[in-house]
Amino acid sequence: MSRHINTSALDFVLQAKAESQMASFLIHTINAATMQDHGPYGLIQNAAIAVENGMIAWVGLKAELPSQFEAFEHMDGQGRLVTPALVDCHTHIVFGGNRAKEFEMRLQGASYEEVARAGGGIVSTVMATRGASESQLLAEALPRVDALLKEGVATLEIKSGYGLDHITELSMLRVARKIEQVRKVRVKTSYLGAHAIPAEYKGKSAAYINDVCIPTLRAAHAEALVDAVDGFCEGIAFSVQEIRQVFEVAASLGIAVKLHAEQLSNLGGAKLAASFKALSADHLEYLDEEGVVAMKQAGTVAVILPGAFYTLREKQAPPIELFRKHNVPMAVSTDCNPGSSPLTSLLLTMNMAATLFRMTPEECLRGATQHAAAALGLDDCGIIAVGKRADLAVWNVTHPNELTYRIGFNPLHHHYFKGQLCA
Ligand code: DI6
Ligand code: FE
Repeated sequence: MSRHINTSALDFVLQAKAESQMASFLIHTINAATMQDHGPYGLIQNAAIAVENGMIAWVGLKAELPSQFEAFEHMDGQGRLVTPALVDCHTHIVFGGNRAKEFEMRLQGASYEEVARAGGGIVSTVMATRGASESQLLAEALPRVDALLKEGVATLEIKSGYGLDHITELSMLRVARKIEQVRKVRVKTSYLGAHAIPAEYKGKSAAYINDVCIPTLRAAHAEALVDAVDGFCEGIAFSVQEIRQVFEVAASLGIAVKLHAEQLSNLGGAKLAASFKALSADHLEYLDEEGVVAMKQAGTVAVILPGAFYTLREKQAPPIELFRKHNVPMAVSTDCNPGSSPLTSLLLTMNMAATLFRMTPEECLRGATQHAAAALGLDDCGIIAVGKRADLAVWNVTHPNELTYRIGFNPLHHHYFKGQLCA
């Protein structure tokens, strides 16, 4: 017993020492895709990055390194590419069960209604999530989280929305918060009580919003579980008016908003989101130019989710040209969820955004770093610059376009989370 305690105490000391040592170092002989605004990818060849106390203290040409950083422990990057660590800004990664049976049924020709009658669809995930304990939900989520971390993700957004009752929505958010205690990753939570109408409120969406969704938002906020408020604005989910009601409560509590908008039809969700200065509007396949302009004026990021488009075999791509024309920043994310996007590779998502939507490799990498950070309201990560967090990914490639080009290949060598090595 005492031996066990001594061992873990020693482990703790060693780990703390390793972490403090790793928190200040110089990585050199690298190509740094800083994602700053100079040139393609903000690329600096033959670069060096100095990290001090988990933050970036200097970045530039190795030949121009100021002498004060010479004493730092040197790590030879051996010509590898270094980018900001990746940011996955839209996931539903905490949920119970899976929907593989529904996937098979659909391939055999079952319609959405038949799937729902057989107990499938979003309702089946709600049942499985309500039936799971917090420790089960955590255990089921961690392998999915680990798959993302193995590709150099250091910041992850996680939504609630499969509880749709007071207790389970809070549980989902607690599990999301727990993930950042057991893994080297920063988690931002979004309350998505307005995701679907649960079976017990069928045909009574207004009652669900008033009796469950809004009171649970207040309770979750009181427990400090909510970084942003999200909703699903769609014919099969909630109307613009219902989402507005939820957003008004969010605004009164001082919480930022974001929205699943224009995924399957154009209801004006993105315009509503923009009127609340939303951090992001997400999906956006059916968005029109008026909505794009509203997003631009509000500084709302467009989050592009090719995994759901691919899985649902959608035909209408989001208006990428209009986002370019109006200079709306585009983020790219997995939308990891059990139904429409059972996807846990952000690199594959970048490839999908290029192949399905014709986004450039540079747009895809900005979408999974700089603009994904903006979609979460973060300005301390997503680019390599002095004063930002030392969340860095080191890749076994020489040029950043290779990250988007490959399909199903993970060239990560290692990454750093606030200057701490993640092997
Ligand atoms: N949009 C989607 O595609 C998913 N949620 C959302 O808001 C669907 C989620 C599911 O089917 O479980
Ligand atoms: Fe989603």
